[in-house]
Amino acid sequence: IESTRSKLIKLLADAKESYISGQQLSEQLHISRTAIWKHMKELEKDGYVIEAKPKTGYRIKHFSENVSANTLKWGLNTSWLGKEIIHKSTVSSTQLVAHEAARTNAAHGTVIIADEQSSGRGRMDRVWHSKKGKGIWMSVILRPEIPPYMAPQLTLMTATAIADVLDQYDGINPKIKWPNDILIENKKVAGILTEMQAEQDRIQYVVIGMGLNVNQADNELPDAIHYRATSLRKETANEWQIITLVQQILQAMEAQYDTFLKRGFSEIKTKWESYGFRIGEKISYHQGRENKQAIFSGIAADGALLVELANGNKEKIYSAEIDW
Ligand code: BT5
Repeated sequence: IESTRSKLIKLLADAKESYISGQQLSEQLHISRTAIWKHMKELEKDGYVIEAKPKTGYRIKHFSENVSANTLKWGLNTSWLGKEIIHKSTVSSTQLVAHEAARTNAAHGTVIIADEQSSGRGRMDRVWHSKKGKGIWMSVILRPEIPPYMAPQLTLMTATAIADVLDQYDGINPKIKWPNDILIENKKVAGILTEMQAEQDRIQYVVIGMGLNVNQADNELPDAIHYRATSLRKETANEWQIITLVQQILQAMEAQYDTFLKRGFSEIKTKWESYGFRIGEKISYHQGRENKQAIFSGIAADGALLVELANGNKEKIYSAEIDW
């Protein structure tokens, strides 16, 4: 049913303003005209506006903007990522839902997405603001056959996928701040949180959470982060389609992941560095309570932060926060 409905939407979408007759649809999809009519009713339930003109046919007057497992799946061009989508209107955190699902055997590529999170979180239990319907709050369950020490590379891979998607749009110039922030004009538009369940040398599963601010107006970003955060709408003065963005992100992520597993981290690294924030410049960062300054020379073959200290020594850093 799923794939028939995806094909149906594609046929209607390709026809744009023109009508396609029930006869034509039924021939192309190999189903009866009654079945076509039933699919149309289901699409309407999911928020599509369909026009049915007697003796002429059907056309889509308005695509659905309602985020649901169905509307996200239709038109999603992936082979394994998002085959299973769990959509909730409100959750505490999609990370928690994902861990629970992963413990009860959710498949590799399962996606959890919510309209709103009441306790969205960042790294080290920091808060992630997740206003209802205004952004993408989503977690992906992966079961990669890689050693646990490579898991941080998945964070960089995900950041690269999101940057690739944003970079396609005019007027958006995404940068990635090591390891997990996506910035536009020096302000944070997205963050990634990777958590893993592993044994000594084997990953059971990884949950990659991503938060992307999409349609918040200026006054919808909390005061505490107002000057450090932005949304796509703030940057472009447009309303964005959440469904389309989610599909693009999942498609980009699947492609990057497949590249990563087949050919290793090096292609991702090159791409990541093309978006790297302040590469070649002096950065201030802290490790624990210690504040340091150094030249940020890029990332290492394993994704670590590479810096060059004032005394010329090079250092590989696995955990730090870049302040500026
Ligand atoms: C992150 O942490 O940036 C990871 C954020 C991951 C959020 C996703 S949403 C789906 C999934 N479910 C969850 O519960 N989480 C994941 P970190 O690098 O620690 O940054 C956190 C800091 O970013 C906070 O301390 C704030 O300063 C800032 N911040 C909070 N909410 C923000 C927002 N909506 N936009 C921009 N900055 C924000």
